[in-house]
Amino acid sequence: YISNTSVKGGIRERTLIAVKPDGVQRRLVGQIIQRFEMRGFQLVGLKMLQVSEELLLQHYTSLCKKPFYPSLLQYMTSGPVVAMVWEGHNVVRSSRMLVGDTNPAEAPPGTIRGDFSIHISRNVIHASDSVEGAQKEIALWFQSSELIEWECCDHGNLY
Ligand code: IDP
Repeated sequence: YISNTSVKGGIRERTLIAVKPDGVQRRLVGQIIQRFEMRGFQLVGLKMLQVSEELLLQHYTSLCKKPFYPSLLQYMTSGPVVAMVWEGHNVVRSSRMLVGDTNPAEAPPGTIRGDFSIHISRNVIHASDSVEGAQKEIALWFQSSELIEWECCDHGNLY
């Protein structure tokens, strides 16, 4: 069956979440995954990777004119990243709420950035900011064979 609670236009809503190199170095991967699980979202893809500059150029094209762009590329390639795809009703918007403002100084306590980071240049995590953006990012970061469709046994308690 496909629950219509997480389906929009026949597509289950999904988002790309990535624990950035600082988050991996600081051993935050487990706590970050826990927050998405606690909320009830479903993990459908997960891998650790050393991100290539080619991938980042595509991922962050809209920022290529920004003064911080070179240091952003350096930061994002400084160590491994843990990339995930999470699925669920409104997962894109809800993930942005879980993650908090881009600038950790503006991210309330209780959010991932608000709890674990201080400076905008080391903000621990990436989350897609729109449904269309998420679809593009997921296609960029994951092969379709790396995404697993599965039914969660407690689905009826969440929806
Ligand atoms: P987002 O990650 O919250 O979607 P974007 O504006 O798309 O925010 O920026 C992408 C990433 O670029 C941020 O998460 C942060 O790591 C970095 N960044 C954004 N603005 C600045 C800045 O002013 N200085 C340094 N790094 C920045």
